[in-house]
Amino acid sequence: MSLIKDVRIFLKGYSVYKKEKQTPEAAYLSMRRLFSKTNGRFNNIAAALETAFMPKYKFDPQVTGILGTLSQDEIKQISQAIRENGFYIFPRPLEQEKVDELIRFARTTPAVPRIAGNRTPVVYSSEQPVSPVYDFTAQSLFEAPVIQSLLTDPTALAVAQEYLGPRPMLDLVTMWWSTAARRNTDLSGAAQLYHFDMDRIKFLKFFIYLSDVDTYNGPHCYVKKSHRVKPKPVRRDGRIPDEELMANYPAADFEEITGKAGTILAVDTSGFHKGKPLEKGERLLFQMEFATSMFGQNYPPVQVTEKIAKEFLDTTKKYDRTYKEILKKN
Ligand SMILES: O=C(O)CCC(=O)C(=O)O
Ligand SMILES: [Fe+2]
Repeated sequence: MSLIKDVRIFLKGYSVYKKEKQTPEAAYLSMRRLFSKTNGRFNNIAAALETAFMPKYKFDPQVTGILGTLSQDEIKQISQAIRENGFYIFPRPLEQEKVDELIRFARTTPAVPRIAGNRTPVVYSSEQPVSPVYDFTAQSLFEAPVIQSLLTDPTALAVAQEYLGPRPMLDLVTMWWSTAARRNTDLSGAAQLYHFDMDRIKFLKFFIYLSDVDTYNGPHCYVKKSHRVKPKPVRRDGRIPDEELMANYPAADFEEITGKAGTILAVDTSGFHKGKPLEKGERLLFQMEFATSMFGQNYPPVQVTEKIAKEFLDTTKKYDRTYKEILKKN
C-alpha cells in the first residue's frame, strides 16, 4: 500500500477514534505500517499533532513516589536517557512492602494460562507450571489497592509526561508470571522473540520485576537505541530472529537487564526487545503503559466496580485525561 493511502486511512480512522473512542482496525494497521515505512518519523509527527496545545500537568518542584524524590531536572535527565537509549533503569527499587504486597496478590489471585486449549484461570503455583505465561486480568489488577497506588504514582506520571509530551493516558496495565514450561514451543506468543510494540502512536512502559531476575529466568532484553535506529533489513513488523538483529546492530548494544525483585525500568518498546526465554525458575513482572492517546489497539475498558477504592477514583479525577478512557463507569 502506498504511503499516501496509509496516511489517508490513518487520518480517517483517527477522526473515528476521536468520536467513538474505538480505532478502526484498518487505521491501526496503517499506523503500524507507517511506523516502519517512515522509520518512526510518522509517529513523532502524529504524536506532536494530536497533543498540540494540550496543557501539561503541573507537578511540584520535587515529586515523591515509587521512583524516589525527583527534581524537575532529574525528571528531564531520565527522559533524556530514555530518548537516547530507549530505556532507563531506576537506581532505587520499589519499596519492599509494595513488592511483598504485589507478590501476595500474584500468589492468591487467579491468572489465565496463555496457552492454546485451556484458558481457565488458576492460582499460580511454582510447582509444575504448565504454561509459559500466566496473565492477570486488567480488572483484577485495578481492584488491588497496591496496584492502584502504582497507577496513580506521581513520579511515574511525571516521567511519562516528560517523555511523551502531553498529559499521558494510562493505556495498558498487565502483570504475568513467565515460566520455563513448554519452552521453545511458542516463544512468539510469549513475546520471547525480538519485536517492537506498536499498539499506540507513542508510548512508554514501566516494568517492575517482582522476582529476582538473572540470566536464566527471563531478563528483559533490549537493543539499545533501536527505538530510534532501525537498519533497513530489520525495519519490519513481526518477530525477528536474534541472528538477524545481531547482524544489524553492534554486539555492545544488546542489553540483558537483570535485577533484584523491585527493580523498576522505563522502556520505550518501539525499540527491539523481548523477554529472554526462561531456562529455569519463574519471573513475575508488573507493567503499566502510558501513551499520547488510546488510538491503536482496542482493549476492553476496566469496569468501575465497588472493589475499586473511592480514594483511587478521587485521585484519578486529579489526573483527568490519564484515566478517562481506560476506566468505564456504569
Ligand atoms: O517479557 C518481557 O520482558 C517483554 C515483554 C514484552 O514484549 C512487552 O511487554 O512488550
Ligand atoms: Fe513487547
